[in-house]
Amino acid sequence: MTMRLLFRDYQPRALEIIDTTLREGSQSSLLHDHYKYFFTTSDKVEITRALITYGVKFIETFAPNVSPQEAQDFAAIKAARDEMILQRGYTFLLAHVRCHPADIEAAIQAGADGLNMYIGTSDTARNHSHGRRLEEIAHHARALIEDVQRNHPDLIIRFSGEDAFRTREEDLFRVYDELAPLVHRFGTPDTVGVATPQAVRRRVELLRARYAHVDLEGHFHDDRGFSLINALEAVKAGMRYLQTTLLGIGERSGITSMTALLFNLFVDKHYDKLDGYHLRGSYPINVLMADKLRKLVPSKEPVSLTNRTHAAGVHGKAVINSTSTYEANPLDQFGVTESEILLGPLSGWNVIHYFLKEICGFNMDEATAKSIAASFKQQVYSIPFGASPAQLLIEIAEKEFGLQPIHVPEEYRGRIAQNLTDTSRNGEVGEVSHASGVMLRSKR
Ligand code: HCA
Ligand code: CU
Repeated sequence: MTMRLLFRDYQPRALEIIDTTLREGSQSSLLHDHYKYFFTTSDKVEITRALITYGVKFIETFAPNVSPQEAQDFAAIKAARDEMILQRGYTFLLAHVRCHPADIEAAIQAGADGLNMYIGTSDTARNHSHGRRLEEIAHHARALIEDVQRNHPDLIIRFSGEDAFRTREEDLFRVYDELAPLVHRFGTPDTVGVATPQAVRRRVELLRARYAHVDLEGHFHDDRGFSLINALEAVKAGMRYLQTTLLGIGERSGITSMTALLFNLFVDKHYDKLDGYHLRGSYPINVLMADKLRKLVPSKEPVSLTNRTHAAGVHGKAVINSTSTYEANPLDQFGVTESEILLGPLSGWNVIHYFLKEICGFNMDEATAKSIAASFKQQVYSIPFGASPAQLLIEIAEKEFGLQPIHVPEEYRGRIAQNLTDTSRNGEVGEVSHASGVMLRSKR
């Protein structure tokens, strides 16, 4: 027997993330790029557990009637959620449903806590998708919701006018006015990524004033690269619910990345919005998602190792002295616990000296380090594909300069402050647990 928390007994936080990695994220073309096409049941279970551990209380799934596999997966996601209730509290599962009895019925049968209902309200959606007039949309949705609520008064009901940012305000109001007495939340999806931060603020303020007792939910697509700034603006304008995915994956260029949003709220000191989120888990959860996609944490993801990685000689030297020179943001608090300096053609002699002396244990003065650096710069451009600049450096030190590393007895090796991680970036998962410090590495 599952313990079920009724939504009316839940006190929502200042910011509630509704993670839709399992729904919107499953629609990402990135899955196809890597011949993956779908998340497996065990991927979904793992993502669900990670989200719950992170502090997410609302997870969106497909309607279970999308396919027999989705129905099975819904049951697996629900079982994973149920197993974590005692330890982590309750997480609401919200099924994404069309305004269609078949979707709604399937979601209820499967035990969803809420229905995320949607139907297109813009001219484009109405003309090319379902062909209904606004009045019809409003009456149809109202009848469906009233019907559901007669038998299932505890379901959480959200209604979204799909393509809300290409829907005229008065058109949206015509539909929302009719539904406002019935729903818990209104969604305002920017389905095709046309919104600007100014438009978002205006919408949030208008809707808040008109529907004071209905919470608002945002869902911003990234077609213009605005999904993060739009979500930030919405939260700052008083929107309580934000839909996000891990790494921002979704249709086309996706939607707002969960960790990017929380990270920016932290940087902007909106600490009241961060209640209950395990921020140090941000980088690990990004790595988990990247691993599922068979890729690296994207370079444009704010919470990434890339943002603590330095290649240019000048940067490397400064970062060895103090990481704050080229790192302004508190990424360590988001689980990126190390900086790294890449050994390569741009490395300066300081970094080369540091690497050979402190990490490899070659005893040398600065003049020798400068000579080794000069030789390295001559040869590094012609190393074969796949060879490691670190190995080349060691060879130069040993063969050209006849240096021998100091023998460090086994029992002291673990005490070297920084170890070279001479692996490809695919090793990122393991690197997460390292202590804070600067890590030197060359890509293989
Ligand atoms: C979709 C479109 C959607 C729905 C958002 C919502 C969008 O893939 O079905 O239900 O609020 O961007 O409009 O993701
Ligand atoms: Cu979407």
